[in-house]
Amino acid sequence: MAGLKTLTMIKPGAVKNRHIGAILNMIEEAGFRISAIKSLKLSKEDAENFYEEHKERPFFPELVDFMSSGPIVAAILLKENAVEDFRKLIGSTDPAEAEEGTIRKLFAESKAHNAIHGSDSDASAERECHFFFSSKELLERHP
Ligand code: RTP
Ligand code: MG
Repeated sequence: MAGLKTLTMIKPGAVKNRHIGAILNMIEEAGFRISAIKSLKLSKEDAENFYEEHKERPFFPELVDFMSSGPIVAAILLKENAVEDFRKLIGSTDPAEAEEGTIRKLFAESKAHNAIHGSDSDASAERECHFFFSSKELLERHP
């Protein structure tokens, strides 16, 4: 059975451009519950650890620099089939290929500065929720 939760980050560009409110609104309108949420700035080391699966990729240094360049918003989102449904809501990695109406189509500046992150599997969601939130914060709360 597909998992109930996913982890998102509103990336530094979208925070800087004051799109937090609009993005969270789209997330709630799409049926996700925000179970935990915080704003913080990642260090370079944090960003390296978060994206360690990409460390051999040519874009890794740029990714780490960007993700540690300013504050982000991290949140745990709850919904049936959360990972897949959220990846649909955010759209393709490259906004040029993202469908109309998706968060990346609306708010991404480029493939590198693409507004938002979504976990790519239930296992990644589990790891990424623990990356940002303590066990108390991880208790699944339905308002
Ligand atoms: P994310 O993990 O941030 O949700 O993005 P994603 O799954 O759609 O894409 P992924 O392959 O995991 O790549 C992570 C982030 O690295 C940047 N990237 N840049 N310049 C490039 O060719 C390139 N490829 C990937 C993107 O910001 C992507 O979101
Ligand atoms: Mg990814």
